[in-house]
Amino acid sequence: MEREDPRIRVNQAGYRLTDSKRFVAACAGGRFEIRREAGGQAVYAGELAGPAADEASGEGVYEGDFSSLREEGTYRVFVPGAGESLPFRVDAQAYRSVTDALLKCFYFQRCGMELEAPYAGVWTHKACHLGLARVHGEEEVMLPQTGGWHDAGDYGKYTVAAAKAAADLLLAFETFPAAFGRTIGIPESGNGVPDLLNEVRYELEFLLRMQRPDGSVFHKVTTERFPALDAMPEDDAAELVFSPVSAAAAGAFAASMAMAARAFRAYDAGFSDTCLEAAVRAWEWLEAAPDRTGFRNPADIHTGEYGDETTDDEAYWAAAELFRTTGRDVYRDAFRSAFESARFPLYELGWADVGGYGTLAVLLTESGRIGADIRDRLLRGWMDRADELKARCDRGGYRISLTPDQYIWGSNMVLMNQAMHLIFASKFSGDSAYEDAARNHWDYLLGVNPLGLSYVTGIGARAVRHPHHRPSVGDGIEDPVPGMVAGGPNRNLQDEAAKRELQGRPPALCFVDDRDSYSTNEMTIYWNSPAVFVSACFEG
Ligand code: G3I
Ligand code: 9MR
Ligand code: ZN
Repeated sequence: MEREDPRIRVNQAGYRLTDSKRFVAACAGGRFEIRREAGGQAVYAGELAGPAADEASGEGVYEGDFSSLREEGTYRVFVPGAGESLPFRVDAQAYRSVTDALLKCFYFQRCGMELEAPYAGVWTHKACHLGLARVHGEEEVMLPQTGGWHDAGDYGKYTVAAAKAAADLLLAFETFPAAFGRTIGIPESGNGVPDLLNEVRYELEFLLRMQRPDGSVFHKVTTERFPALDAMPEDDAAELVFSPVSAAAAGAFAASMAMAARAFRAYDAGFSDTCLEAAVRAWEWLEAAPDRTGFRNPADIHTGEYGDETTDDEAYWAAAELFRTTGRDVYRDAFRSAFESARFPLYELGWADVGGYGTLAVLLTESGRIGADIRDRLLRGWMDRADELKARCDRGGYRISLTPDQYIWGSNMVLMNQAMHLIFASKFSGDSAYEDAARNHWDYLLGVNPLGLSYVTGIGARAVRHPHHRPSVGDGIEDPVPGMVAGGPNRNLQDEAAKRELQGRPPALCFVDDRDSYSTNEMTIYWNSPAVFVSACFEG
């Protein structure tokens, strides 16, 4: 066996038989071979193309293509004078286990129930956060808050984060239903409902608890401070507090509940009605809200803020989803006026900037219903942005659309969001070139990146091992919880470990697989969720 050379970077989850198959080599050019893992026999030989200058990493990189290798097996890339890549599979079903793991990750984030061995394997823990929570500023009021997903490496539960995660999962289910026919080993598996919906429902039932009788929605429920990094969820006994309601939370809640009402219609009409009623009440509260300013943490709350200055985009999204679900004129009119006066980005799929979800809701509604004028403008805007993303892919060495300044906290979400944008562009236009561009983002996430690292725990021969994830730190199990997407490189060095380890590095290299590096190596539900969408696209 040749020496493994970390400069030769492959998609560690593998490639499907008929996929285009690329790898990147940040070493000298020349010939390359694809060799069988067993026996080392060369089955393919080609020429590296390049070099291309990659601005985000400062590297010059070559690219190899072995798309015509279509025989199932385990292989390595070999570059004479350098070495060989990690082993990888060529396999018709290469990504099924990735979709399943990315989705199963949400089960591992469940709060308020014991995670038992038949479902959780070795990553079990006792039921957590079962108590009532105090309402901030209303000292005598205690309300239920159980269930839902822990947000991230911490145990907070935040409404706007939950809404993005649920929206991505529901879009994945709507767009790629065939990817969600398998059961993934959760307590509800086999109940006649697809597991994606089972899992999302666990979050929705919790979100319903975040709504107050007047329709408003708490921004979050957390302890006052983050617990220690090695605290298991069941040992996090500090008092829970609902932070005040917010317009951002109400809008995102209304939008995601209206989506859920559609998704559950065929499986449980009663639950679907519950979701829709909740959405309508949140919308009505938002419409009447005197003040739509964003949320700021109260002085005594030190957990994630999820601050948001602009909440007109949440209203735009909510109106679009409510219209798509009900067809009622009031929502169409509200949407049209939100669109006409929009001063927020119309194509973003973030937790704060949610305009893209509203736009998608319109683009996925049969033409004519919202007004052909608006729909055409939004479609053109969507495609213009897709062209811009695709043009960027044609430049950098890794053929992804991230610009150097987009390597921020959660850059892997930006990466997956842009892939989602490109995939929808393919759907809207019928032009597979956008999906081809999105595939480079998928390859990047799973190993074709300047660190040669799979950013998904448990997937690939060299994946992240030390995420900033309290259960993974505290459970005494060597392997981290599987299926988690790490935040990714963050050029802004926003934690002590990053400041210590990453000074002076180019943006795409500002990542450290250290459990203390929450600004590069945490996980969140809304970084996993767009990856579920992308995986579902490429598995089928
Ligand atoms: O978008 C801006 C960009 O315009 C700016 O020029 C650049 C320079 O700083 O940064 C970009 O902003 C960053 C922003 O994330 C982008 O979403 C901020 O620097 C960065 O501080 C901010 O980080 C957020 C972080 O909380 C701190 O507030 C992350 O998005 C957000 O995902 C993260 O969320 C935390 C929760 O609070 C608690 N639970 C864990 C979760 C993940 O770490
Ligand atoms: O663990 C926290 C992580 O989930 C958050 O994303 C991050 C930023 O809000 O904060 C982490 O908590 C750190 C705190 O902010 C500062 N002291 C160290 C904490 C990590 O143990
Ligand atoms: Zn919990």
